[in-house]
Amino acid sequence: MFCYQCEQTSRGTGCTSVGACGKDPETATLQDLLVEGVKALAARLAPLASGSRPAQAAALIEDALFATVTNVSFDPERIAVLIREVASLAGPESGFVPASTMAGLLAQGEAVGVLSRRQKVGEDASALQELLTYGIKGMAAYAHHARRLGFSDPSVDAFVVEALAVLAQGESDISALLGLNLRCGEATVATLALLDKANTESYGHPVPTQVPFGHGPGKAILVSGHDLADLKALLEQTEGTGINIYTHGEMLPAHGYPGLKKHKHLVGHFGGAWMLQRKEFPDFPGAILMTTNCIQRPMENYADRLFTGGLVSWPGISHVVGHDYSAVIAAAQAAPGFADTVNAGEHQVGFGHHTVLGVADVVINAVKSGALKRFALIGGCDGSDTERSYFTDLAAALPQDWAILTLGCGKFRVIGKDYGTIGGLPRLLDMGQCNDAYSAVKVALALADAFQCGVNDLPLSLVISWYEQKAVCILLALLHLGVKNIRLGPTLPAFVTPAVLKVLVDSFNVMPIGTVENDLKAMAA
Ligand code: FSO
Ligand code: SF4
Repeated sequence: MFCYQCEQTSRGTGCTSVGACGKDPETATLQDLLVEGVKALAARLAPLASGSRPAQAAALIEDALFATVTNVSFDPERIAVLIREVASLAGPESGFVPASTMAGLLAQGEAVGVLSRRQKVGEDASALQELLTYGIKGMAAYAHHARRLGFSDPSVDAFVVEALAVLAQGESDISALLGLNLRCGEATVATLALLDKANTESYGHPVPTQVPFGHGPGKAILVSGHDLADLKALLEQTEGTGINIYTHGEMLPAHGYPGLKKHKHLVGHFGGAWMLQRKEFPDFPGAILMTTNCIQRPMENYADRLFTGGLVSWPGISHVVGHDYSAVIAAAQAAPGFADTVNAGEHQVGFGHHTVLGVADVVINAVKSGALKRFALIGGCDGSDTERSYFTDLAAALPQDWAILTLGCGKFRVIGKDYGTIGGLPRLLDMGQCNDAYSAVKVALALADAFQCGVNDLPLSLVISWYEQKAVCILLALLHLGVKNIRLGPTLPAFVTPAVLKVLVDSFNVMPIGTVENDLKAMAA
């Protein structure tokens, strides 16, 4: 295996014998084959008019790509099923004909990994191919969430097919690949807007909501991941059962949606970011549902109470089919539940674009009066690297007249501290999941409009913590919007070569995070 698609990649160069995420070589190899199959399917679809492509193609491509995102699917059998579904839709004319045995599939997968592509097209073209592939994977995850709520965008589906078909041909022209990467950023903005519409039309615009951390007595289910549709279905199925529902990780912002918070048994939040689950889940005395990434290798002391849903999978862990949560509910009833009450503080969510732009005049006046000097967006993904304490330290060191915008599971590096207020508004504004990055884009564009300047002229500093491929497409979205001076950390992607990095630096002044002291000085200047 060779995989270097995420920030956690082994030694900062690539996972070669087993994934730092826990992915075994078989799953990694089959995921390589699946991505190759999706490219072959796209190449078959590309010449067809959008209207005459099979109706199920867009959803299948999204599902297949989302299953290869970091920390989603660890089960080789489920990846093999997706490989066969993709091959069946692509047809033998596509040239993608999977072997009939697992050994055969593995041999095919070995032949199509990134290293073979690198040999064919060279390091820089291969880096840009991977950047595009990972960007499309991230976008596919967002599109998947929107589609589950009944929302899709034909222009996004068309771009995915077009870009994957170009990758299938082995495009090696650097400027063509750069152009496609920026178009991936454009399609990501459209996908994020679509997901925002899907979430807010389904559950209402998030409103400021204090979320209690800790727990109270009673049977309990913990819901992790990003899928609001799964949470909604679970809330409906547990109504009146006496089971309390707690959010975990990226599900925290769900408490702000009127359509979700109206369920009184959605009682609070348990735990920190995804990489703490092996430490925290043993202490949760109920059932646990992982709706999307990021799942880690389950420990024996909670494996029998753990369930996966959607595209998440782990061998030996019970998988929920569709929205039938009866097994999860039964496991929660069988578990002891909480006996006591623990108050572990609270955190306010609900500062999406609707809330922030609803008080735009307050924000604009605070900027004009000098009470609010600058916005710092500190967000993205969390991870286990010790260097990620930079984000905590940076937030703590910001001057009192700077507001902090945060989103994604990277927020867990920032929250848990009283940052005070500016002009009656909280200094820390939690804009939601990484899936809600559209809110940050929309607020920035609205402020630029109000101040009649470009986004780069706003008093706004972007400090992005990245981990997996959704962060890659967000970065491409920001570059497409012409946003410059983004600080990225804790390390730069292993798949970006020095020449590609030079383009990012020369054109967009993308830079790695440095020390808090130096970065703060540079931002203030
Ligand atoms: Fe985090 Fe994981 Fe939301 Fe990612 S839980 S790291 S970018 O999968 O999706 O922010
Ligand atoms: Fe390694 Fe990340 Fe790939 Fe997992 S997803 S195998 S940690 S590079």
